[in-house]
Amino acid sequence: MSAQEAIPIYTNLTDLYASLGTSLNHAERWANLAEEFEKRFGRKPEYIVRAPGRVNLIGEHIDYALFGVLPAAIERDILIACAPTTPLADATPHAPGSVFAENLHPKYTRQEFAPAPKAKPSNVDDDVHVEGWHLDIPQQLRWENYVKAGYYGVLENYFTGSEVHPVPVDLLVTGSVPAGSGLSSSAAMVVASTLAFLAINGKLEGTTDKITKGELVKMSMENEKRVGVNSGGCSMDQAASVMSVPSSVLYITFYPSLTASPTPLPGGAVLVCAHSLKVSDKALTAKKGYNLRVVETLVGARVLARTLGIPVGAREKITFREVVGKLTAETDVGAGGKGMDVPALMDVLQKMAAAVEQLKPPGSADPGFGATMEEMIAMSGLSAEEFHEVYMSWVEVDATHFRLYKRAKHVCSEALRVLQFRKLCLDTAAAGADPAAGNLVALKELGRLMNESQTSCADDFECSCEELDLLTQLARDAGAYGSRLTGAGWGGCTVSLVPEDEVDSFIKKISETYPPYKGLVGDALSEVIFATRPSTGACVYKFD
Ligand code: NG1
Ligand code: MG
Repeated sequence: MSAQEAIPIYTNLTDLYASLGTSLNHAERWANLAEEFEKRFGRKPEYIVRAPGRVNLIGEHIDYALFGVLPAAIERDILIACAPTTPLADATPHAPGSVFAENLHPKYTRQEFAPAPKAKPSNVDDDVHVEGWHLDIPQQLRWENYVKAGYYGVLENYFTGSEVHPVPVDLLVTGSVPAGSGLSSSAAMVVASTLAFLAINGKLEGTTDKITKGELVKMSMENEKRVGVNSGGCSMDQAASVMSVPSSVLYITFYPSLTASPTPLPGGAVLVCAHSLKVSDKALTAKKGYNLRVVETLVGARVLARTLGIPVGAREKITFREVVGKLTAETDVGAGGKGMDVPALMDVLQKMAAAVEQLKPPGSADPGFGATMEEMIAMSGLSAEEFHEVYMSWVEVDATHFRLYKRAKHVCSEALRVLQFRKLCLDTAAAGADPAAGNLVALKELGRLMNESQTSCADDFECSCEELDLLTQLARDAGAYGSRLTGAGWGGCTVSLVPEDEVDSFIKKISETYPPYKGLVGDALSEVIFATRPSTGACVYKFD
């Protein structure tokens, strides 16, 4: 898989649907969206763009430590139908780049907005040339913000200092990725929006500035930051949405460079995503949750580096992955470098457990309890002032104790589990012979790694919650090979690896045993628990 590949553009529905798999009725959704578009805007769409949500199979809270992760695109996705806006009845043109955005979901109301031209330099006096465009994105959770976020990057990248103005556009959005559940509906929205504006403005098919998958990932990641609630800082979500291939999980590395390698999942199992129905709003819980973990993880890496005698610059926010690299005098770590190979990385990670023990706070009876701010600063070797500047000035946290040891234990063991999971998948695919029996052994092992990951998330990273613990246990009881929380945790979704011929009975059992699902049937139930196969990444359909 190359980040240099172009975004697939289909012009034939048979090929499009074949690429999407068969377990959802894609044809009906796409046809319905096109029809609705025509009803609302009085003309056929020119494009429909698609970006899927993603589920992380294993590798939680290690992307910002720069270790590889294993997500997969899911079949549920965001679709955006779009076309250039037709001028008003009296032929008055719309303001350049105007957007008329509707959503099939009635709770998201119609929105109209346009970018404002940035002041042109004083020496330019014609009214054609503008320096660039400004788009206001208010810091509130509003559905159209995700549309604007995608647009923002397109304006910045393609219409700054350009004499060509952005095209006014009608668009209609529909989504089947449950929002706020850890399945990255946000990344899917932003990838789809970015693609829609690229398509409408002729940036997907040109020969000179045609965008690659890698560039779309980067742009979408930058764009998602505009929405203001993103804190991951890595592109796992966007890479999975753009670069996934069917039946595979995507091994994504961030260090030394971003790579995405499809890894075939052994046949015979499907993924079941189940929402705990405990809502975890990252924007609200970040200070005691996500952001705090980012700080604990980064400081843990610095302290570990010090105990191992690895020099770290005062202002350097070294990550665990870099510490591991420095331990082995890793080479080829410049831009685009390949770094150490996987067996070497597995070998160092196996040896890390002993080193991590050194992060236990000195003299504390309970090693898990953590260090106070003063103790942590002392362990970091920085002055209080330096420490605050490097680790606390860019993020708000709320804690009296910082559990560096537990967090490091999770990060290093989880990074190893990802590599073990991937190796099992690759070895099973390579063995070939007797696939059924071989797959069963492998699936059980994969499930075991997922269960271990859940335990580590719950006990060491402390990002699970009662609901997630219960739901993953019920999933194992109902026959899953393995089950774990997915995404940031503290609520949101679980992912379970389930024998494919037992999916219906599995879902039925969970619906009967997980108390929050009581009384849910039909669409209400399939909204919260559904099976999916690893799906394909973002694509575009172009109408004749
Ligand atoms: P979710 O909760 O799925 O958005 C978040 C981060 C990921 C990763 C996971 C934990 C964002 C946008 N995403 O995922 O990058 O750190 O938590 O593994 O913050
Ligand atoms: Mg998100």
